[in-house]
Amino acid sequence: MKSKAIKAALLLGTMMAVASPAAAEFHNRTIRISNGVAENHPVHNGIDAMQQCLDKKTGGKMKLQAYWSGALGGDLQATQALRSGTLDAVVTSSSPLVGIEPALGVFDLPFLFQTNQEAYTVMDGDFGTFLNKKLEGKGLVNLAYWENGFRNVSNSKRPITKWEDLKGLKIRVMQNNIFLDTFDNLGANATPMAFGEVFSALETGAIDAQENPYVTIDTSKFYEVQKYISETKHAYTPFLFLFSKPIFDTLDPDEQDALRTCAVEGGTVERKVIQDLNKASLEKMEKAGIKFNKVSPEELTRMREKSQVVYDKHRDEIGGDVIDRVQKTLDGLRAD
Ligand code: TK8
Repeated sequence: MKSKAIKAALLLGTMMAVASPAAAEFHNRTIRISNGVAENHPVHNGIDAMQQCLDKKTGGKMKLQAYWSGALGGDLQATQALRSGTLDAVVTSSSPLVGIEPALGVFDLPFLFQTNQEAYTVMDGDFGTFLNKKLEGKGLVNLAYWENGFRNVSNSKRPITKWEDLKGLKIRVMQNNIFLDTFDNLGANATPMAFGEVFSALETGAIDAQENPYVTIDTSKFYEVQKYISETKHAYTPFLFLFSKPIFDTLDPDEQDALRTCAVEGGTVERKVIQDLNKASLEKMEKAGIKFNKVSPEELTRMREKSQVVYDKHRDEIGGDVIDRVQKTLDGLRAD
């Protein structure tokens, strides 16, 4: 009789252990996130959504503290701080980071993606994971791919209707040789510059032009110091939600999981807000006096063909295997 009671007690104990796993480990933490974009950029909505998700998962213990408009330094500087473990996180374009991880240059190849959906499928799938592994080797944990978006050219001189219109334009590009070569090859006079310096360089006329997605041109107020926006969609730039690997490694696994899951949730919101805002941003800028034009599909094909030399020139540096891999994924998507 006694042994039966013990057996029953043991069985009950086992059942309870299965039914209620050990309580998750969460500590009070504040995560500092550097952003180059302004506070009214949809990254803000993404971070709010990520916070709501973290509140649920961690009982309010993990707090996100965002800094805007490069208050903690430029994207590259902030990313280096992550690698040395002095800053927790950054939401940055991939382009200024090619000096750290050359494979990221794949996203800078002109006219690589044609639609947002293509970009999402590539980044959220195996290819994105493949790049994330490379980043981990560089001291960076990419929690999720967010969106900066398709880039378009703004300038103070004339509408761009064909690539010849870029001739001689002093255009700011990100600190990235692929962008530099793309615009020089199209006849412009490209200058690499950190994002934080762009507004005043446009204002003083030190440069004529820059290129960014509509929502970024809007929220960073570049349209106030530009006259024309021409839709070129010459590249799609992702935002990476990077976390410092030295710091990430000190977190409990439950905290790491919560950050990964919630960063993906935040990214979904951020992408959607950008998509919803694109049209409104453009309308607002046109009302403020910007002249807008779309480059014709025929001309975009001509620009794409003219830009093929850039693929060849940067193939070895990005990695031939990396380019082939993304191209294969895109071929598969386009065949469907
Ligand atoms: C914002 C940048 C920016 C990027 C650039 O931090 O530098 O032009 O497109 O949006 O990442």
